[in-house]
Amino acid sequence: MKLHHQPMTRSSRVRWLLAELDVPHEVAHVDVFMGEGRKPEYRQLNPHGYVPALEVDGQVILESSAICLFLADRHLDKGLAPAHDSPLRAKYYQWMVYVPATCDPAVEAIMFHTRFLPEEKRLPALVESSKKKWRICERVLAEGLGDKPWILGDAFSAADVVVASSLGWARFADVLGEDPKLRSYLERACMRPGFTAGHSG
Ligand SMILES: N[C@@H](CCC(=O)N[C@@H](CS)C(=O)NCC(=O)O)C(=O)O
Repeated sequence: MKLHHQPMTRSSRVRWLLAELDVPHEVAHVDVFMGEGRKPEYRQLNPHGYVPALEVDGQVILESSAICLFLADRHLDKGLAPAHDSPLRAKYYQWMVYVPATCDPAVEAIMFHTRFLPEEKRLPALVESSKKKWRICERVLAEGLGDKPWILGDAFSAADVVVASSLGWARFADVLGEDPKLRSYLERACMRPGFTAGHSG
């Protein structure tokens, strides 16, 4: 199994989950910040040039959440996904899709248009509308978390890898709100040994 990875990107979610699952894997670094994703060899794996991409069993799997869903199910015995017949499955799917479909685009737009793009290409109106969307995301995540330690309840799962990484990204973009429950949830997630291992490069 080979993960195409760049630290501090969405492939870090997969790296973190692989560490939590304790699954042996090879890491191929693709410096997307230096344009390595655009090389023709890499575009054969991911035509968009994005990380992550996971090579496994003769297939290439794209999309960080899809890869996390696949890995957590493949190692269901490790307890990082609810059982297939568990009532928690519905919310599990919700969070695994909600983050990349709704939260990530908001934070990504904020980051690009406040930091990464040259000043003349930044769109302040997009930053404002994305901040509004992110505030709704935070409310949905906070309500989903409630008073539980983890997003599905007492047990840490792959959904926490995905949700906490989105919150971490929002903190990096300087838009994480003050909700104490979300903040302590993020701290709790970042203190896991798997988090440290998954972010070590
Ligand atoms: N929806 C995709 C997004 C992947 C993505 O946009 N990756 C970024 C890093 S966070 C990337 O590789 N960007 C390289 C580029 O834009 O050239 C996922 O969740 O895997």
